[in-house]
Parts: sequence; structure tokens; C-alpha cells
Amino acid sequence: MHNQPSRVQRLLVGARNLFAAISIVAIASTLLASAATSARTAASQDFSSSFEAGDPQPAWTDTVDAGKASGVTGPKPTGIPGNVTNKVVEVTANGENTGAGEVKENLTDGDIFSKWLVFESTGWVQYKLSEPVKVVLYALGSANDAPERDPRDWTLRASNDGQTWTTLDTQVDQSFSERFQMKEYPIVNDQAYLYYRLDITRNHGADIVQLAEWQISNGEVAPPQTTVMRSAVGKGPRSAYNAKTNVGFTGVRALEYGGEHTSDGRGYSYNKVFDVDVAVTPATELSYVIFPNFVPDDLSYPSTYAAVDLAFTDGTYLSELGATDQHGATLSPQGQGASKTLYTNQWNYKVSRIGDVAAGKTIDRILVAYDNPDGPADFGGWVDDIVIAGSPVHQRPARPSDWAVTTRGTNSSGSFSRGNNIPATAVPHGFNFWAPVTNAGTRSCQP
Ligand SMILES: [Ca+2]
Ligand SMILES: [Ca+2]
Ligand SMILES: [Ca+2]
Repeated sequence: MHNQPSRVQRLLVGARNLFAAISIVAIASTLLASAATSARTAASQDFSSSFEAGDPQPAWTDTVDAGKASGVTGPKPTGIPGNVTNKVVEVTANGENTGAGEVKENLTDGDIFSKWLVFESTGWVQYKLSEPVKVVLYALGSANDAPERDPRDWTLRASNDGQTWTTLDTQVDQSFSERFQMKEYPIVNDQAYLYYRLDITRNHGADIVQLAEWQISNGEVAPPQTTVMRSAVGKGPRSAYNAKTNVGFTGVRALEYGGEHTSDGRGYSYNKVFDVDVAVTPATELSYVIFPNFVPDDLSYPSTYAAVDLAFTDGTYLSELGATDQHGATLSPQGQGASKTLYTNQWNYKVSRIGDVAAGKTIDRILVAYDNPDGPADFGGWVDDIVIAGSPVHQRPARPSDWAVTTRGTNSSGSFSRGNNIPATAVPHGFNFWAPVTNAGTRSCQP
């Protein structure tokens, strides 16, 4: 009786045999498949990263690919020598202009092009540091416009409890001779303090106070400039015409590129970022968004000589293959710069059907690259939402009118106008188009 297998045992044995048979078939087809692809074992035809937590992260930071760099160093150090403004953990102020992104944190970002603005004729700002620091030097940076809003008289005070304050410096009748000017003020101080406070008691006559930078220093020398172009994950653009600052195009992170092009002629740096293994199909598309920083007084727009590049396992690079983007511009750093299709201080979308030039290849590394035939120059910017799609799906609008998003508006800001555009389709009674005409001084629209 016990030697006779039960019905359940027979079923289990049968199931085990079936599993074994399926496994053999699976192994056989795997062997056949690997024989067919022999040398190539690319597992995927797709890749995407927005540099957010949970996304694929860069394998390399500030790293040149295969020695492909010349005449380019890292960015110039920001801030005054001994700048400790990166130790600020809390900024408070008597007000700010959040609607235009002119917030108090812009005083601490090391960027002369971002400013703090308050709609009052006097103002105060207070820094709390991560630890007490003996500050012996500070600097104020004038903003982009309206010198009548500049600080004129102010007091610098310090505290360790935020209650009892010691005056460290008083200035009267100060003025800035130009926009974007940093003025340094050494002070005598032998105490480390946790709080510093700037009280602006008079400006140059406006109802508004504004300031681009307030940096504080421990008096040490500036750190040496790095030798390699920056390519590192960061918080996103520090100043923008009409995009939210200190975030990515999507999410809260993006990839920063930047440096100093030191040579007179061509300068370039091809930095590797992601280590991947992606097969290129005939339909494969590469897309990304890029935000080239505007560099003042340089209308060659050096930051636009930048692109995402790909290194293939056969040793070739996408930038050498003549791929074109949706505008017909060559998808290479030099091709992008020459095309004038990239706008500075704004996010630009780029897409290219790289299958046209690279089908059958395997992507080994994703790069960010700068390559400009003319220097010297400073350059920098941000990249986000890198996508490689092996089988992209394109939804084509059914009607021509569906290409226009009439509810979008033009996303203008106080410092950047693309004209007015009213989402009139939201208005009842059959409106579908509305062209406002104004005299540029009125606050109302005249249809
Ligand atoms: Ca992102
Ligand atoms: Ca700033
Ligand atoms: Ca790889």
C-alpha cells in the first residue's frame, strides 16, 4: 500500500517532469538565442534617467572619456576667497519676490545673475550657519538692473543665539559703479558666530531693495580650480527667465556641465556619465532636455556648444556619425552650437532618430560633451530627462488644430516677455482665439 504512489504523488511527479521538460526547452532556446547573437549580449533597447532617486545614477562624475579633452578646465571657483556661504542652513528676510523667483536664497547661490528683491525701501537678511564661523570679510553683489534699488547704508551684525547682536561693520553712502559688481568689505572680528545679519537701512531712492549676492568669508585663500570639466548631478539652474530654479526640468535634480574654455582655438571635453549596455534598433531615438546658461557679454553663446553624446562598443561616437535632431541640426556639440537652435537660460527639448546612423551598434557609455571651435569662454548648463527608446511610440494628432495647446499661455515672466496669450478657450460663448493689443504700459488687455 505504502509503495503505491498516491494520485497526488503521481500528479506531483508528472508536474516535476513537465517542469523539467519546460526547463530543457528554455535552456535550449537560450542557447540558440545566444548562438544567434554570438558577440552581442545587449540586454536592453531602452534607457532613461531624470537623475532622480530611483533612476539609474551616473557611474562617473567629472570624468573625461578616453582622454577626449583639450583646452578646457573646470569652472572658475565661485565666490570671494574663503567663501563660507555654503555653510548657510537658513535664510530669513523681511520679504522676497517669490512670484518672479527673486527669493532670499538667491543671495547665497554664488550666482551674480540671481537676485533677492523685496518691495520695501529698506531690508534685512539673516543667515544661520551649520556651525559658528569667524567671518573677517563679506561682499555684496549688485543685481541686473535699477541701481536705485541698490543698498546704500547698512550694518553687519553677528550673534550666537539669534537674540543678542554685536555690530561688526557699518557702511554709509556706498554705491556700485556697474551691474553684476561684487564689492568686498574686510572687517575686524576675532569671534566665531552662528548668525550673521545684514540690515540695509537706506537704498538709492527706489521703493524696492534688491541684491544679487551677500557672501561671507573666513579669510582663507580660494580653493584651486579643478582641471576637468564639471559633469555632476546637482539641483538644477540657479537662474532662469521663466523656469522654476533649483530643480530639474522634471523632478528636483539634473546633470550640470560647465567649465572654462582656456584656449584661443578649439576647446573640448567629452565626459562620460552613464555606463550602459543598450542595443540600437533602426527606430531608436535619443532625446533629452538641455539648459545652456547665458554667459553675459558673450554673444557667441558658448554654453550652446554642448550635447549628449554616446560611445558605442565598436569605438565610434554618435557625434561623429552625422545624426540630426528634429530641427535638422547635427547632433554633436559643435553642430548644436553652430545651429543656433538652442536658447540660453531656458530648457530646450532635443530628439534624434539615431537608428538612422547607428542601427546595429551597442551603446556602451552615455556622455555629456562640450566642443567649441573658438575660445576662450566660460560655459555651463544643465541636462535632464535622457531617454533612449528602441521602439518609440508617436501619437499623431487627428486634426491640425490639435497641435496647438490653446490653454498653455506663453509662460512669460517679469524679466522675460514672449507677448501675451490668453487661454480664451476657457471663456464661454464660443471664443477660440484672442489677440490682445496693449500699449505696453497698461495693466489691462484690449481685445
Ligand atoms: Ca530630473
Ligand atoms: Ca545670487
Ligand atoms: Ca557599458
